Amino acid sequence: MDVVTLGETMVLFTPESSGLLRYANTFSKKIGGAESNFAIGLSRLGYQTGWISKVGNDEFGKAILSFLKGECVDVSHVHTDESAPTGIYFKEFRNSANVRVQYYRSGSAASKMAPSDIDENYIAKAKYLHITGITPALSTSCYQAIKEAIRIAKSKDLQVVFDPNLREKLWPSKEKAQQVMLEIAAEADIILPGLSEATYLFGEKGPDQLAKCFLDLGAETVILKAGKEGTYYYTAEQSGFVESFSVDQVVDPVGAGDGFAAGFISGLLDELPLMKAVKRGNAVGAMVTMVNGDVEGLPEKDEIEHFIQPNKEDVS
Ligand code: KDG
Repeated sequence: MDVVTLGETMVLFTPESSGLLRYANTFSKKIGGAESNFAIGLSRLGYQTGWISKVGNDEFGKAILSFLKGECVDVSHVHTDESAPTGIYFKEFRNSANVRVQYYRSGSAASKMAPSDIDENYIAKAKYLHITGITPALSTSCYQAIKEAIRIAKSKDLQVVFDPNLREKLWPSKEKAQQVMLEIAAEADIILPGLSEATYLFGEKGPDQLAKCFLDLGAETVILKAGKEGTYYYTAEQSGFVESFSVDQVVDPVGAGDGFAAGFISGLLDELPLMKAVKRGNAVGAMVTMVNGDVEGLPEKDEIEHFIQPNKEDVS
């Protein structure tokens, strides 16, 4: 297996109209969750991925499992919780630049994940462990599950990839979010924050200073995503900036960061130079924004090559 990830996936209801959610009458049902978005992204690019989670013993849990199976993500370590429901969330399209989300996930099946759900032998099969800052915000037992997964990954020489994915709605306070995120960042090998997330953790500073804060915590590679501007990358030896691809119209930005992570890690799995891996991440992230849904825009490998033409050879 190339990558294992763990986190919550929800059924997502998307209104067919834009404007305030209170006026929406018809919705389409989709699936979304940062970690499974990432796993699907890599799977679609041809890599072996596994997703650890919990779903409810309900129709939505079954829908999520069959969706992930259909995307060729291994779900053999997804457990079913008999007493808690699968989480759901709604999107609200105020306009294409402003998509709000409304969660119904408190006490969900996934929030019951605990260290006992993490199988050492399963994680040991992968090269990368991917985690986000969403999971430790779900519950104390989820936080402990993340810590256990990191412990195992480190003992088995996996690279730990941490995407902060700050979701302020899930944290009791800014201080708690900062404390837990920094604790996890200090254990990660590769960190993928947005510039605004890095600023949330370390205060107003330039990209170089923000990256240095993460490198000083022990990260080997720091990727700072600056949205439609581009992406900065840093290691102890090198740094650079790769411009974003321009997109005619952003339809739905949710999931772009997960797409970036999938494209970027696929580049590392292919042993591309860092700059080219970042470029592939930028391409996947941009493609996600062009389609409604968290995962529907994730490309297959030949589509990325077409997307970045005329520099086709740069990402292959
Ligand atoms: O990154 C996209 C996620 O935000 C979305 O899929 C839902 O996992 C989700 C969350 O917690 O917001």
